[in-house]
Amino acid sequence: MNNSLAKVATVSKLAALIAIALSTSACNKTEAETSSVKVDKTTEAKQFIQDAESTMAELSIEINRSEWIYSNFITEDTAALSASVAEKYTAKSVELATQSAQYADLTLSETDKRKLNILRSSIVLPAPLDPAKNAELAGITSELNGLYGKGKYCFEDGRCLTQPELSAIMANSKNPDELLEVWQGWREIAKPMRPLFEREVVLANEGAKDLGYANLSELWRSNYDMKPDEFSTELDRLWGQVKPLYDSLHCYVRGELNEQYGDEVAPADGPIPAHLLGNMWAQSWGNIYNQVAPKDADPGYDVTELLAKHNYDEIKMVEQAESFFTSLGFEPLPDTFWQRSLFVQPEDRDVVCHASAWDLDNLDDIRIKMCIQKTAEDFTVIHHELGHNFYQRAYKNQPFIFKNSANDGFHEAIGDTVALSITPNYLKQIGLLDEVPDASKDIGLLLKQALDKVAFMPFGLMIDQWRWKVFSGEITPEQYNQAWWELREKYQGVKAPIARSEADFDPGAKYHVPGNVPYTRYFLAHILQFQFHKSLCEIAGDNGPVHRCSIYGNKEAGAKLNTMLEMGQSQPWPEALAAVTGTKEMDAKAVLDYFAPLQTWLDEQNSAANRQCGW
Ligand code: X8Z
Ligand code: ZN
Repeated sequence: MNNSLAKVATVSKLAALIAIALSTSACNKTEAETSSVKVDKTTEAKQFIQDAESTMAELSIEINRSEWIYSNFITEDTAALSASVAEKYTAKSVELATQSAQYADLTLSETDKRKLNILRSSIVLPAPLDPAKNAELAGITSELNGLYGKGKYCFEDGRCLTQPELSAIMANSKNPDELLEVWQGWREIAKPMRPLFEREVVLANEGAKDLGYANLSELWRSNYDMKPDEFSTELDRLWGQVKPLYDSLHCYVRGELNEQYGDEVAPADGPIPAHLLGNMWAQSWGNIYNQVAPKDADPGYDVTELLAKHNYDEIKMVEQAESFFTSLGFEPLPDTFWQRSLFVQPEDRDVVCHASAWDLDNLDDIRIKMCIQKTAEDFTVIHHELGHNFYQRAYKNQPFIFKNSANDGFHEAIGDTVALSITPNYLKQIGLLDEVPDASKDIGLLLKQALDKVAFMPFGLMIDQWRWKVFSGEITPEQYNQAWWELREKYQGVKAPIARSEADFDPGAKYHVPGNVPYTRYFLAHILQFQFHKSLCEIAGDNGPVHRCSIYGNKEAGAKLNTMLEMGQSQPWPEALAAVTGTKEMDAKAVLDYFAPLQTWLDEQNSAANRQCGW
């Protein structure tokens, strides 16, 4: 997956004892002795960083390989092997994270201080000191991943479908009964996850405390070059910028769905039932574009149909996405990418189908793993995944600790930024579209984009609002599901289509919860990608409306992007942001500017139909 120093971790008792011994041995010295001890300590710190870096680099290859094998062949044996490698990796990362704390007060270079900080705070799931608890946590993590990967829903006629197959029904069906059955059926896979997740939270919180954090929430929010609470405030500010646009979109979509399905299925007020939005989690709504398209401003083409018409198979889709990156000046993907990636869902075994990008050897062995569906949606996801791979390769010459994105939102934003350039003009250039629709169809194009991007934003935010409260204890296990739906309603204005109870564990039906992947990164990415797109379009000298701009083929824009990618995590993220945009602030104004004509149009539609917005 993306290189983070550790997904999981523990501290060995011995390491903790050594750390204590080292710190007590520095007590009770004279001043002269103290300064010479400090010099020694500085030398020791530098050596520590160097050793930690080479140890983790070596171990990372082993864990990458074991996780790759496990998620490509889910069996009891691969689960056990990956858990045992994770256990070892975690023990080492927490040991190093704990040791790094003793060098915090020394006068070190900015680079070394940064490396020590990253060593301490980038463990996603730290295990407690007790080796037995570390082993337990590794087992739970692996089991949760397996439960998600193997998850299926079987219909009464005996057909058992996997997550991508069920998602295809959610995307295409207009039959509310069928949608409800699939929505409900998929969530059955999550029920057995609840006790495992609950225990995982206890163990990882204990690990976070051992590392000096109040809880896992504070640890997760410590990776953004600012204080954890400042980060939370920053998120509220960004969401506040976007919310009026989201409210207008929500109001319009709810009104249109009400017209089609009627009051019984899709009420004209209150939250929207979550099974009607074209997506298993109601996280992006582009699949219902046809149901809500403007009558007179529809661009009149559908990328899924264009792909079929031009005989695009899974490989051709990936090749086309690769050629966008090479058009910007990036080197083609290595042969091993094509030999080792997984593109098509195998029929004979369980795999984790959720799309991911990997960097096995921290150099060139980059791959994707994805059960590609031949749809417009997956065409975009392929660009998203390749964005990870091109980022990984761009920072391969950084020291190991900096082989990562500026913050995790940056990693998620690169491929999406490129995909914002899949405009009608671009589709025509690559021979998929015959005729570019004129400007009178812009509202249709913008609406489609908003259904994917703007609709996603509150979802991108709410997952970790839930998890952070779970980690801090504000949400107790008895409230897991109810609190989940309260936040779904608060942020997204959606509701469960049927009654839910604490016998359900709906968060577990979303990959990133059993998979332990922090989610705020996607919210950030949805802000950042519009900032990047706008700046790259300016660099490319495109003076037209930004939603019609494609940076395809523009080497200057590509070079600028590469400057940022090459930096990896070596500098605070505002520096990386400034490398492309000239500003050090995240700002949703780029989102609002992009969608400005749509916002006006939505508000006109909503008031013409006399809709009461809000929920
Ligand atoms: O998980 C992903 C990527 C892999 S990093 C496919 N995404 C989020 C999701 O699917 O929930 C991309 C957008 C949001
Ligand atoms: Zn991603």
